[in-house]
Amino acid sequence: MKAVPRLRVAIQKSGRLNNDSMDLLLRCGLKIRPSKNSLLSHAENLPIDVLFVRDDDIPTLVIDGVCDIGIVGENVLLEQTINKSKNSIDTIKKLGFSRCKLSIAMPDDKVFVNADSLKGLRIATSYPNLLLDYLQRNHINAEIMNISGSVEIAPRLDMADAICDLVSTGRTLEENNLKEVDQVMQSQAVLIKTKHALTIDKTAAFDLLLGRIESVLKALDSKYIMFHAPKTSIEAIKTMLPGCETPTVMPLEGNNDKVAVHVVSNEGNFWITLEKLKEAGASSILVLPIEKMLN
Ligand code: PRT
Ligand code: ZN
Repeated sequence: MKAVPRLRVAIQKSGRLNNDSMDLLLRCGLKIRPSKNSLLSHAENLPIDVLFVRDDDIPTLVIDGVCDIGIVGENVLLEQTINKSKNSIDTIKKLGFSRCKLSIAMPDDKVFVNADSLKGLRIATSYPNLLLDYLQRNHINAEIMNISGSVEIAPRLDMADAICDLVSTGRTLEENNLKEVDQVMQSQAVLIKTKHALTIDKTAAFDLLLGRIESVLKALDSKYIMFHAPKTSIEAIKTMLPGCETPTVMPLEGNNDKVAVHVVSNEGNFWITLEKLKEAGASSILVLPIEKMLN
């Protein structure tokens, strides 16, 4: 295959992964204008092209080196690579969006004690390889019925006794009188990279993009917190901010008892942190999003 000079990224054309994948690339500073009719967009400001495709095609495009990197759900990636050599693709980074579970579900009125309860049943799924792996891990003999969509209606139509499908809120299961009984895997979007060697130019573009992705993800996980606090509480407050760098402490004009504190927090659970800060005497607490973070 003829090498292309620009780094080529595969993302989903439309669907649950598309918005967040585009958003990530735009936050990384790529100037791309996706056009409705074109599969390929050129970034105006970086040597990077974006190919818009069905998510199921992304692993193969990256494995074959048609695209250098891609963004895809771990569920699709693993379904397609579980039987391939571990060397077929590099998973570079979990991206934190499109989180879901691949789960086994059964009609509400059926009894499930443990995986043994699935013995001899017929299970409908679009993930036959992952389901087979789950059944083998649990030493269960069951029939796998491979269907490509609307898996959740299979038990109602008496086509199957159980299903193995993606679940996020659980609403689809509920609407179909199904209950989640076991989890096959958890999934989120990941950045994947081809095993084909990249040219020096492409490697530079990849390193640049990866650095930016890391800084965007870090910023999304962090908040800038500003508050006033009694001088006497500062030491106690520092212990409440374990995920933070040393806070900036500044005097407050005309107030000798209190100081202003600014800190970057990446603790994740901001509400609990804020409640603890308030208990320790902090006031005028402001929490601001951080757009970019470079260390
Ligand atoms: O057209 P293309 O092939 O590109 O898209 P697609 O229709 O195959 O996939 P799409 O856009 O539906 O999903 C893309 C990816 O999003 C999946 O591969 C997962 O990695 C991720 N994702 C996250 C989900 C869900 N959450 C999800 N809830 N994919 C599908 N679902 C479906 C699920 O199959 C079920 O029908 O949503 C329903 C359950 O949702 P809840 O909220 O009712 O539990
Ligand atoms: Zn798909």
